[in-house]
Amino acid sequence: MIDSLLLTDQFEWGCATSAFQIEGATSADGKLPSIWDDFCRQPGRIKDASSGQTACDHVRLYRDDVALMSELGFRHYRFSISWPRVMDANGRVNPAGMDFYKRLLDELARHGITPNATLFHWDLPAHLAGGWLNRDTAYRFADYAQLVARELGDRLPRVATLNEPWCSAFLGHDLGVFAPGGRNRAEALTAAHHLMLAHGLGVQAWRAIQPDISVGIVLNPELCDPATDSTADRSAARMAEMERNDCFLNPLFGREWPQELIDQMGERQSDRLQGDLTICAQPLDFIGLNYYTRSVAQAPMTTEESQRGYAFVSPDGRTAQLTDIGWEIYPQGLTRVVNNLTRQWPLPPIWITENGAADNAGIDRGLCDDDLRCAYLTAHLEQVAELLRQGHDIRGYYVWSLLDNFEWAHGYSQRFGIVHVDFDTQTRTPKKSARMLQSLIGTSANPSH
Ligand code: IFM
Repeated sequence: MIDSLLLTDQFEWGCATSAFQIEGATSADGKLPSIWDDFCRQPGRIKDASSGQTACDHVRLYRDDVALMSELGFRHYRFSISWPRVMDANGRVNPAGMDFYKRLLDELARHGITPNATLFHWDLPAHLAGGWLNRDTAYRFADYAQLVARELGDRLPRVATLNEPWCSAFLGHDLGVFAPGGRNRAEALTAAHHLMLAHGLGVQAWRAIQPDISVGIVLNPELCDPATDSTADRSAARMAEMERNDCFLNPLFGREWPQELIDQMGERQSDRLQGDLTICAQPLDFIGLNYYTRSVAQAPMTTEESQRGYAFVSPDGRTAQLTDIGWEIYPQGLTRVVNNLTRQWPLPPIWITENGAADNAGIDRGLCDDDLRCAYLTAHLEQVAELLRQGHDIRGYYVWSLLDNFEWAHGYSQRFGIVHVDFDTQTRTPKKSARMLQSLIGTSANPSH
């Protein structure tokens, strides 16, 4: 039973995807390679040795996908624009690539679905020398933001600059599991800095062309509990939250980067220039929060953990319920993390821009009974209702994801979609969770039912 607070006209129900994970057509129509195209080609990087080459073939099938969203009752769609598809190596528009998004926006408009675009969801153009380790990339991002603002801006009511910059910076440059696969903590901090600079420059560039359109950023803040009440475990948990939250939220609100983190990581001082903080701290119209799970930290034991200042305790399937990817199901963490953040930073209106579960249930006699996902979504929606009851300004909820898709280093081995995709035939089959959301959204469109 979903709380009536979620069933008002004002509350946005949406579904989310990202370009590299669904589009395919990675070299069609002048699209340039991204760092993820390169990364997928490196042996051992992707669990099933797959790539984004075809993914959900969305560039070809986008009309069907939009029709499906519409059938399921979604009136809001969050997607990302592929930078290397729409911009050539000289910084000019690639008309054939840009045309795809124009056609997508036409199709969404035809179905009365409001677009919610993200400019950067990890598929950085591979030709940008040094990637996020090079300060210049932040300025190239501003050029790209301006190009999108010119070409599509009047049709995009809401735009986020970056999706989950922690992942680009730390999974990509410290833990080495995301493109470009670096393993250097000081470089991860440099990348984080340049990403936040890109955000600020991107907001300025966007507003210079489209001053009236809502601009924000999407983060995946961490809720990290200490494994025990010991001082060592508590300070490990704090260190993890500092890396994942303070490192990104501080600059957004004009606060200095956590010195403890800079000291620990030994970032190059030359990367942080006077005035950068002012650029990063552009006023935000909204913030998107992605929530999946919590983590539990303990004091570091190995040398590598000591360099990080914390170690994560793997969730134990005997004491906690896990999704198929091994993440703990911890719905109350959503309420806790929003409360933690609002206590520490003056957040603007919030959208839950991603929430969902890996549930690899397959098709049986034409049906996909993803009961784990149904229970997961229901429990998390109850927490969204709780946040509304507590008075938080939560404006909408986007399920991750519309389609099963390319789950980064896991390839196609983890399914997050509410719609099953048969990757051999590209057949889409709405799962039980899709029908569950369809009926909820239907109720919200007709509250008297
Ligand atoms: O698939 C990803 C998405 O690209 C970003 N947020 C988390 C999802 C699940 O891992």
